[in-house]
This record gives sequence, C-alpha cells and structure tokens, in this order.
Amino acid sequence: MSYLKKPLVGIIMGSSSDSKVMHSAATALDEFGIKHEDQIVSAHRTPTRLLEYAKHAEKQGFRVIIAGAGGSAHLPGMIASHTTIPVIGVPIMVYNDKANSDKFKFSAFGGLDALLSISEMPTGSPVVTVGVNKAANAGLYTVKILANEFPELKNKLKNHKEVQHKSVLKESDEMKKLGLAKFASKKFKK
Ligand code: RP5
Repeated sequence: MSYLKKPLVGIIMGSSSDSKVMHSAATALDEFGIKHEDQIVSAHRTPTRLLEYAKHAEKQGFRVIIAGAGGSAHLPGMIASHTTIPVIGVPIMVYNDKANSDKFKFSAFGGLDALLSISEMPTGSPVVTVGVNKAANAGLYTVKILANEFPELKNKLKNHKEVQHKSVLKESDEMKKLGLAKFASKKFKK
C-alpha cells in the first residue's frame, strides 16, 4: 500500500473558516506526495458525524489524523477518544469571518484557549499538539510518522532539512554582504 495512491492521512477541521490556517498542513503533505482526505467535522455542530468520522478513519486505515479547531477546540480530543489512530491537534486562533464587527474577528484569548484545550487532554487519551496556527508543522510531523513505515520518506525528509539549511546560509551570506540595516530594510521593504 502506498501513501501516493491511497489517503493514509485524514485532515479535519471544525469549520470552513479553519481552512484559512489548515491548508498549510495539506501543502506540507503535498510537498512529499502524500495523499490526504480533507473534511469538515464539527464536534459541537455535528456531534454524531464525529463518531461516524472516527469509524470511517479506522476503516480507511488512516495512520494519522490532523485535527484543527479554534475556541474550546474539543474536536481533536473527541476524535482521539473514539479511535486508536494518532491525532495531531492544531490549535487555531479563531478568525470569525461571520462577525460583522472587526471587534469580534479574533478569539478573546488569541489562540491560547485552543492551545490549552488541545494540549491539556487528561491522561489516557493523548493528543499531540503543535503551536497555534502551526498547521504546517502538523503536516511535517505526519511525514515523520509515516517515514517509519515508508523509508523513502526518510530520504525526502533529509533532503527537506538540507534545503532549509541552504536557505539559511544563503540569507546569512546576504546579511553579511549588505550589513544588517540594509538587509532588514530590503527584507521588510521599509
Ligand atoms: C470552532 O469554532 C472551529 O474550529 C472554528 O475555529 C471556530 C469558529 O467557527 P466559525 O464560527 O467560523 O464557523 O468550532
């Protein structure tokens, strides 16, 4: 069975508004050619669907579920409680595009609400948590988990690290050449 043809990763989120952040998880997986299935499952708006999704994920043989949610963010924890598949939770700083006023566009606690809600799962039903809005890291961590099963992903990950290494060296060379002030004004277009 290959990760190229069959989705072995499920990406879910509590609301369509979360796609603003969660698309980075998909991009990270796409970079490694890993197929994923993307859906919206709301723990509080579609509670029965949540259970159905957990069954579906088991049936599909997903190796990892990436679950993003904002606010009280119970989706990752509830999914984890319904399945043995490892769940990576992405705490989302809620961007509420349904709010008419700018005042209520973001969650009251700037993502801390979701971070604590996901990371502080009581003992017995663990959820691995990435940083607030760090959906890309959830994608990369998923690649690492799958690399235990598909060794070619290990090579792709080594290559990915090498690319990161080179890009830092390139920027450092430029900083050395231009000097910090010029480098920063060029980078941030002051
Ligand atoms: C949570 O409530 C979702 O995960 C989302 O982050 C947040 C706001 O949802 P919407 O009001 O934008 O649908 O369930």
